[in-house]
Amino acid sequence: MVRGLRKVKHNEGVPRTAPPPKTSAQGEGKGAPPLGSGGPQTRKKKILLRCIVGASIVVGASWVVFTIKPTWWAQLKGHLPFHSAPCDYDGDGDTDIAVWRPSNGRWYIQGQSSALWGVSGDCPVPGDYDGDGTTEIGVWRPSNGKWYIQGYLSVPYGLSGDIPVPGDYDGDGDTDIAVWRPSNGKWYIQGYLSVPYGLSGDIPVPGDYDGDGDTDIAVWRPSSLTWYIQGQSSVAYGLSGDIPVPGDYDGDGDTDIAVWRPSSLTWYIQGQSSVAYGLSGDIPVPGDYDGDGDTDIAVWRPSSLTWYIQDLSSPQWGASGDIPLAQNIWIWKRTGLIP
Ligand SMILES: [Ca+2]
Ligand SMILES: [Ca+2]
Ligand SMILES: [Ca+2]
Ligand SMILES: [Ca+2]
Repeated sequence: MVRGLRKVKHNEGVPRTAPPPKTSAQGEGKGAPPLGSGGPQTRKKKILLRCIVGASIVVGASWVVFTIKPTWWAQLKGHLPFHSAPCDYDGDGDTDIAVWRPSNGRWYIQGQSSALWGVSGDCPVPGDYDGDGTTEIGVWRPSNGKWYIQGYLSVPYGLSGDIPVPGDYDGDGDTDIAVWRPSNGKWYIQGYLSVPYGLSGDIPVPGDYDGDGDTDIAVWRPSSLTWYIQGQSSVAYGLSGDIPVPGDYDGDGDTDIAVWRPSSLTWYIQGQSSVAYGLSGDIPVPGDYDGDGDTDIAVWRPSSLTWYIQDLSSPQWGASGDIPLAQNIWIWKRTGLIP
């Protein structure tokens, strides 16, 4: 559970105020536990629960319906770490197509009613902040540094020039509130001491590169075209003008280094074949849209308001001026990689 995240009775309406949290990005969270103190038990319990729910369908039936995904078994047996799909608002295991409309502050999630959450100027930061397996809608407001997560009281964390980098840094199964501060290169993860990692001009690229279940602090440095991942060797990958699009494209449980190159309209994924996908002006929106455990190459085309998901459907969703809600989209926007 995120510190300072308190449930509210009413899930609707515009964000409200809250008492100050125990630690803040302004203070340095002294006395906080070290990163990595969260254990894998929570994740395993959740997977077990999901399997039990799936298996309970057989009760009372004269035939067996087996709805447990193979990946869940692999996760239970420890062969794969548990990863829920990013931006999975209904919790069914796949990424949902969604846009946020700055002009009216509404979230439009395919298959659900629209929801008013946030105001123009906010950064949408969807994540599973309470660790229940579904993604909560939420925004971070640069003007006051507050996080507004739907269903919870607001949490002040960060300063106006920060870049929101929510992720599960302690690996306990819930998304942790976090910001990266370009001015001093420090990562502020709520409840933990700040971590200096990166330089001004870097692009934060958090991901689980070692596949151990927690989000790793990482930056891509456009000046040296190098990926720096905490605890791992640096990797030269990408060219000037690339947009870093890390994801688990091969579905083996770890985040793969990857870039989308607008100049050649090609996806380059380390250790895999390059894939030409997208047109000029497209916005990359990788995610696990079919819920099979690997990240799918995808782009949103503002000119036709169409989502193109490789080997899957091409639905129209969104309106002009909308922001497609892919993971990390706000990192790209705040660092000027996309308009
Ligand atoms: Ca966490
Ligand atoms: Ca990790
Ligand atoms: Ca991988
Ligand atoms: Ca997939």
